[in-house]
Amino acid sequence: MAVLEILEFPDSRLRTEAEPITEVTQATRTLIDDMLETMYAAPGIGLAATQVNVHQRLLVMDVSDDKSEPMVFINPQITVLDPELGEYDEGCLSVPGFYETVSRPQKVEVSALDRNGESFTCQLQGLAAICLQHEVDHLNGKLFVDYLSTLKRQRIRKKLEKDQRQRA
Ligand code: QAP
Ligand code: CO
Repeated sequence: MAVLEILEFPDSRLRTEAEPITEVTQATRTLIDDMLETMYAAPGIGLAATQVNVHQRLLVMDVSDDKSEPMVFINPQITVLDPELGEYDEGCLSVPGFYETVSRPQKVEVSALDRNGESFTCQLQGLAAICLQHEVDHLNGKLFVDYLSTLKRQRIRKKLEKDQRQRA
């Protein structure tokens, strides 16, 4: 297993639209395990393949308190069950150090493939529903900062660009 490098905003590769996975293979399962290790190491509650520069429709998350419930979604399809919006202070491993309030539907159904290529459907609410929508946004090249004002987004971009220059 390996901890992968996470792309950071405003890296243009985070804007790539991911392609569906046509066959779930051993290579897919290795990527899943590396993404879970990367997410737990961060630590984070969700990670999309886009963030590790793999442009396939795959995401992992674990919103449990004791980090004991890894979840894997391949080619996820979301249906909103309750359009009522809930607010949550979201963060992102690709936007380190920033948390901002975003509104999203509170209850969704998701159909996806699991790590064995079997299809499943489940209903999610609360943090799991929010996290799933945040991660599916990544697969579509979208970031939570896109929901903020231009001013806020530019402030975040400038700060992260400075951090990245100092590290380089
Ligand atoms: C997405 O984000 C999410 O800024 C997952 O310095 C987050 O795991 C969805 C993290 C909240 C819904 C609500 C962020 C770690 C982790 C940071 C994460 C940081 C270190 C973010
Ligand atoms: Co994110």
